[in-house]
Amino acid sequence: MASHVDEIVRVLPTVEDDEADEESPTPFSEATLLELYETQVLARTFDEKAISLHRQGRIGTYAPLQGQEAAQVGAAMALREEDYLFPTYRDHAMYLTRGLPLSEVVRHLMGRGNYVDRQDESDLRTFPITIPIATQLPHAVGIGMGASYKGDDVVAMASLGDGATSEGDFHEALNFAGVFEAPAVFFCQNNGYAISVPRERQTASATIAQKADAYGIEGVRVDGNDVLAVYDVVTDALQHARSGGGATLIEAVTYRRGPHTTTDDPDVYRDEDECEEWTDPLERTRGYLEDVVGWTEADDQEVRERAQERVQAAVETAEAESDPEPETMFDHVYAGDHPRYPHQREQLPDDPVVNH
Ligand SMILES: Cc1ncc(C[n+]2csc(CCOP(=O)(O)OP(=O)(O)O)c2C)c(N)n1
Ligand SMILES: [Mg+2]
Repeated sequence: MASHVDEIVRVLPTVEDDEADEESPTPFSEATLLELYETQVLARTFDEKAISLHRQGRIGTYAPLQGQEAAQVGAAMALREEDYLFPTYRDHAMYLTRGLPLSEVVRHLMGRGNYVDRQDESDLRTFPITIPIATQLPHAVGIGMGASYKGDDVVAMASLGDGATSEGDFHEALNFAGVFEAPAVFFCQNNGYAISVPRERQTASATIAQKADAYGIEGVRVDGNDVLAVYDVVTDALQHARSGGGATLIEAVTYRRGPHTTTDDPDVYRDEDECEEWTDPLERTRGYLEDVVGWTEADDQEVRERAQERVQAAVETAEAESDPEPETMFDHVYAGDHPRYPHQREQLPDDPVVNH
């Protein structure tokens, strides 16, 4: 299969394209379409709430995902339960799509621990978020290689940003994936920026997808604001990996509508009108639902209210919990105890200030 890096895969009409083509019926069931839309609404609702919680000092720094809902939901929805996911700090919608309790995401943002403490480590399929850029990519390849040695029918998908493609770990991971034909998918959300650095200053490569060619793996560009196209492309890449075809680098072209994090001010480095050049992924999906399943404002209102209720309940659950014991910071760092732990434990003050 040759790399499709010169074209961009699209299924949904853009808002400007008017109506969906009624001659070509959607290959997606109504249930799938609704699930893909409702999960995006949940993600948007969660994102807005998280920004508000940060402003009130109830959670720490938060990386908003607005504009990237279709990319994250479409990609995570394509995974099977047994597949592995290695997300980044912006991939909250991937967690929600995988069915992780919303309250666990809030608990993490409150600094009260990580949902990993409540999972059976031997069966961990959704890894904790990674903040050091691109470090999760070699891990994903290692998991994929291990699975193929053991004959397990699973794929490891790592999420990354456009900026991550300039890191050494990215190149090492793709090289290993190519040489060892690892069942891995690298899902790159090209959201236009790495904090304040625009994509054109990040790499002189015409596309990110074409970087796949150098490692002998597949490369695909997809419209990242088109949830159906993303779902399709990721499903194909997973299938390709599952059938022994090796890894794929997917470039989902999208746009970060908000700031890098709640401590960033994008007005300093980008034109505020720039956002208008991009269609909102939720509007895209909603327009399609109106055309193909007769979606109404009342239907939409119901979905939005349900999302509000779920998010509110999650915040209440997370806030009702108590802070974890300071000693738990040593858990899950190494598989077992570390020789330095006894000394480090002694350094913990008797009455540590762990509350903010
Ligand atoms: C190894 C490393 N270097 C630098 C940083 C600081 N940093 C945090 S986010 C970021 C930008 C990453 O951009 P991109 O990969 O496009 O992801 P996005 O934030 O756009 O989702 C940088 C440089 C870091 N977290 N890790
Ligand atoms: Mg980026």
